[in-house]
Amino acid sequence: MVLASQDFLMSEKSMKPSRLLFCLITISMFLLILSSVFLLQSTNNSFIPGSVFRLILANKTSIYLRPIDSSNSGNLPYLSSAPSLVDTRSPKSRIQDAACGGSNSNRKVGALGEWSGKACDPIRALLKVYMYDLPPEFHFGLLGWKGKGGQIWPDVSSPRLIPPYPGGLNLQHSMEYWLTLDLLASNTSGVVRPCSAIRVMNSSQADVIFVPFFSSLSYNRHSKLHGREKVSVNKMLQDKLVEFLMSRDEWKRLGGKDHLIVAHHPNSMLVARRKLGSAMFVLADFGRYRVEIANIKKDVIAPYRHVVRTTGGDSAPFERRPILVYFQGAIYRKDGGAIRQELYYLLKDEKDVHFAFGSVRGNGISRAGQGMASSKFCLNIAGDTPSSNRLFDAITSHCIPVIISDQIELPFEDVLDYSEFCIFVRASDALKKGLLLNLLRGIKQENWTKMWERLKEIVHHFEYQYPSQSGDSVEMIWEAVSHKISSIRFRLHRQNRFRRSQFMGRSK
Ligand SMILES: *[C@@H]1O[C@H](CO)[C@@H](O)[C@H](O)[C@H]1NC(C)=O
Ligand SMILES: *[C@@H]1O[C@H](CO)[C@@H](O)[C@H](O)[C@H]1NC(C)=O
Ligand SMILES: *[C@@H]1O[C@H](CO)[C@@H](O)[C@H](O)[C@H]1NC(C)=O
Ligand SMILES: CC(=O)N[C@H]1CO[C@H](CO)[C@@H](O)[C@@H]1O
Repeated sequence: MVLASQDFLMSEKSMKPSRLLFCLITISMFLLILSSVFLLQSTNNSFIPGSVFRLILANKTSIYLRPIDSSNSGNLPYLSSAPSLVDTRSPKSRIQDAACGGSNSNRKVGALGEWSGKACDPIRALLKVYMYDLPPEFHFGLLGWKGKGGQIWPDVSSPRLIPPYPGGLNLQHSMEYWLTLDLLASNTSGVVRPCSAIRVMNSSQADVIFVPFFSSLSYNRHSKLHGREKVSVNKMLQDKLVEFLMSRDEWKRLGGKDHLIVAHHPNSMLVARRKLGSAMFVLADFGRYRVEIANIKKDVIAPYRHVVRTTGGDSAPFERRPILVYFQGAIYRKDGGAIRQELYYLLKDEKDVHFAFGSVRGNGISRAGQGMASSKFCLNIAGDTPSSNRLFDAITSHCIPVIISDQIELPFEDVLDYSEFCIFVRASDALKKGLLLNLLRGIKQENWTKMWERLKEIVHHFEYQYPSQSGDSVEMIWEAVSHKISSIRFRLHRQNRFRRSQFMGRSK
């Protein structure tokens, strides 16, 4: 990189005779920085230590990027210096723009420095989002966070300041938390994230109105009555929310159709869902919803947050996965879950099959993670709901999912072809004696490996993190929302064709 930097200085002197060469070198320089930044990002899932980041960028910084000022350095690494991380959607064109755009390329390079650390610009964002300033009791207050002096939102300029989310199984439905944090980050300077969704102040300029209610947490923690309460906190909050929304002009404008409500736990929003059914929901599946309240036309399916550890670069290949098929879970389930029991009796005595009782909690989570990471195939069998976090635990363990759940809805299926990395078996077929194991034993190493490679390519779509990164779950959800919003608009506009036409009545 030092070498490249000298090249740059030299070529600057000889710029006029060989402008093309200069541009080429500048572009490759940026690509070099870009790739080193991405390399860092991909090799380490957690935040890059600031010292490493500075070490790599320090010598570049003086030329291309605004130097890291000391007030900001506490915020490393989501600060600031890497323009490539601010907008990852079209880095190439922006780089060319900056390097070769006009007569004065130095000024342009300066402009590139100014992007760093700035909140994302609404004009470039995929989705403009207005978020209600609901009181903290609806969101971070449920995590025990107390704002000082009427503060509604926590300061998100550093992950250290963010109210932590409880671990364990609560985490499965935490997307309400990550989405809200991402919106807060979108207009906080110093946080580097993809410019996918941006919070706007004026609701008439928004594509979608976000309702920041942590409904799954509210269900998980506050559905029981405490002390003398007549009404649970969970029900009280939902009643208040309905009342609030119904009184808002934003809701009345389109009858709530452009509102986004996160209700990922299948039992969340149980009280309010019928009244708010015109809104878009972010859900785990449609198992417990009537079709007129939730359906694939308007709603978005989001992945569960996996609970097992992320498998990094140490993913075991075919020959280092001794278990053929893995399943761990509750075996007796109501509703669609009877199939688990039948499969249990079919498979329990087979060699190289792990099929065991017991939900994963506490210590069990890490054992399940090890089990999946040592298995070639992981079963996902319909339980009392069509979906479960098991699928996402399997994906993150790079264990090929075998999906036996006819009613399942999968996240981001408009972008992902699950057949490239999952095996689907109809429930009725799975119950035929010998069929499932013959099918899985018949899959050759090369075919398995192809699916495993694909799995490793797409696994980052199933990560939730702060700050959000390009292609992760949060960004994929915003993208899915923007697709739904377009089709909702489309239907509304079609309905409006004749509504506004003043000649319509007369011509008949
Ligand atoms: C972010 O948006 C909120 C409300 O929409 C506003 O009060 C705040 O000043 C904004 N912050 C920045 C840094 O733009
Ligand atoms: C919000 O935007 C609309 C349309 O762009 C504009 O008419 C209105 O004055 C804005 N409201 C505020 C408070 O800025
Ligand atoms: C396995 O892969 C080979 C080529 O890589 C292909 O021809 C074959 O159809 C695959 N088999 C199955 C069962 O998918
Ligand atoms: C700030 C910084 O780390 N500067 C380094 C740039 O590279 C030279 C070697 O080429 C180092 O000596 C400097 O310390």
